[in-house]
Amino acid sequence: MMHTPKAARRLILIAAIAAAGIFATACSSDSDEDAEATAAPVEATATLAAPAAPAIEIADIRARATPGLENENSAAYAVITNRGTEKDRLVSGSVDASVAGRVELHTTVKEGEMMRMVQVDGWDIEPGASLELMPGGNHVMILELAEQFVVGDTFTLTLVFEQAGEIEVEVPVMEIATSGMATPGAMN
Ligand SMILES: [Cu+2]
Repeated sequence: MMHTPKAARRLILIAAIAAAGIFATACSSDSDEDAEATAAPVEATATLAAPAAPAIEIADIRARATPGLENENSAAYAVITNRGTEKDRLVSGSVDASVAGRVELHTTVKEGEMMRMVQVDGWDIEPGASLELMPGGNHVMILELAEQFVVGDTFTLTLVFEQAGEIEVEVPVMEIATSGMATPGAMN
């Protein structure tokens, strides 16, 4: 009969918690046990193979830090390039409930002197073309944050494409200036 010595078992537990900590998002309020349980799938789904033809490349992804209150909004930006041979389309996004309430695709329109954000149902990305999501333009809006977005945090964002399917990306939170128009803090 084999028994793991108590000290060894404690070491194994510490190692498991450390491993979980690496993958747990900084925004998550999960317990260590929950974080450990969700850590593996995050890694596993990141390697899910997309259909052969389309190849979506996501570069320069980042999200804006928020001043501190709960239920605030943030936005994510990126350069998304279609390396495939067929047209693709970004149709939606999502985050875990521990990060934020919902995710919308927004564009920015000018109405007279005012800039206003409008929800859209997606953007086509032609083969070889890039979709640039940036402050003051098209962006992925992250609404009803569960916690403040602090510089240095990361969270998992799932982007859904018509052809490539779901792609999970780790998004770093950064200090990003707003477009400086309309209501400060509300524009993205
Ligand atoms: Cu927006």
